[in-house]
Amino acid sequence: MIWNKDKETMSRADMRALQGKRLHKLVEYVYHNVPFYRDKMQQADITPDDIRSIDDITLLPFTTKQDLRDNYPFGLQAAPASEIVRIHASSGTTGKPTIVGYSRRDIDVWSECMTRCLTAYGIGRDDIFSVAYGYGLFTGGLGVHYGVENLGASVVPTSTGNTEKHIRLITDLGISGIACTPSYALHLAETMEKMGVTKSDLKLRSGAFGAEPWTENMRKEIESRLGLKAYNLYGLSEIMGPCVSYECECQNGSHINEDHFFPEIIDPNTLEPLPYGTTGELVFTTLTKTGMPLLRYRTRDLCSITDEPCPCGRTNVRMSSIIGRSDDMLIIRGINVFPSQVESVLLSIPECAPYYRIVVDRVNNLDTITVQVEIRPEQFDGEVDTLNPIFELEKKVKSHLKSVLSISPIVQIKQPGSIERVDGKTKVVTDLRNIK
Ligand code: DLL
Repeated sequence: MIWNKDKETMSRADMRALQGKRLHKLVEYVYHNVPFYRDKMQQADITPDDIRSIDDITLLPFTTKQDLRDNYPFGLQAAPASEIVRIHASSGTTGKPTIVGYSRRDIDVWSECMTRCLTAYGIGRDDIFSVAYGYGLFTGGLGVHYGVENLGASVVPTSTGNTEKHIRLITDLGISGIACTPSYALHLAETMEKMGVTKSDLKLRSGAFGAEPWTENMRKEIESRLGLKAYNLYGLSEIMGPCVSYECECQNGSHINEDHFFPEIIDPNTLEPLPYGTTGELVFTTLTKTGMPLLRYRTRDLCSITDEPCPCGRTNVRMSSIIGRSDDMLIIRGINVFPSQVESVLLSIPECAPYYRIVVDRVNNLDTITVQVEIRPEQFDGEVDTLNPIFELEKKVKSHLKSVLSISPIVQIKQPGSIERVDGKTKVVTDLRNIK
């Protein structure tokens, strides 16, 4: 089934014409409503009249997470406060989160695009669908939730945590669809097996997995252990949240809702556009957003795009899975973590020396993050393991990190001089997960 045949099966020429029209309107809108964009366009000596077709997009400036930070919290918002109906936030590179305000129209577009995804996953009005992404500042929970309601299926807002209760709901209610991170899906499978529940006790048949990278092997494992078909769901809060792209039954790349989010691939070093089929950094322009529209936003996600016809009949271009990032962002249990956030917390604690390491691992299908930091020599009198002050410091570092990162790290306080010093570039992060 295809939810919006008109937009999902448009001819390439019609799609490009629509994108061009929408881009021109968008550029007019931000030029008159966002001083940041007006200044950038004036510096580049362009006016909205120079943007006539979608090919002209390369004339426009890029936007980065740093620009969002420099204009924190509402500097890039185009709509007046009276038109903003929802605000989400995601991790920034340091203490400040990235704030995104959505207008009512944005929420409607988001729901429409999310409904297209769910329809491609084979979900219909008779399904009972569990949303097990976090509800709150993270876009996963509410984003998928509105899509399920818009589709007319029954939504069960399970959110994250309390896995055993969730499994009882899946069996008792006959839940047939689920959305969560792929690693949480594996954790569900494991808990289910421990509880003696087998996949034949479940009615699950379709899952929407995303918010973190995953592999074909993880897909096979999720599909065989939960007895469902596992589909990719991609998005980012700056652009909209979950709904930017989605797999169809062919599971061969994710169709981009490109009538709303125009994709480009660029070389992250030269910033030059790259042709379809080449791997590079994904860039999006929000063609229809009114709350906080973005021109050429650099996602830092690395992938490729193809416009080759898909047997499902959809004509919108497909992106490959994300093969990495062009920055150092880590995704831990679906939550974005920048090493610089960890560093700024550690440096704000006087007892901590500026020597630290971050170790990321996956234990029982759940990501763990361990932060090892040296105590300052003047705070240390010889014994790391037994001393009360060490224990107190561990607790303090843990609670500071938790409040900034929104996840609970394991903290290990190390003796002065025990963390390896390296000449040149220090490798702060060791990622032991095998998700490439
Ligand atoms: O993760 C939105 C989302 C929620 C997507 C639920 C899918 C499902 P952010 O917290 O802003 O938003 O993180 C966005 O997560 O730039 C990617 O690096 C990564 N990411 C999201 N989906 C996928 C995916 C949400 N399917 C960042 N595969 C993005 C790989 C993904 N990485």
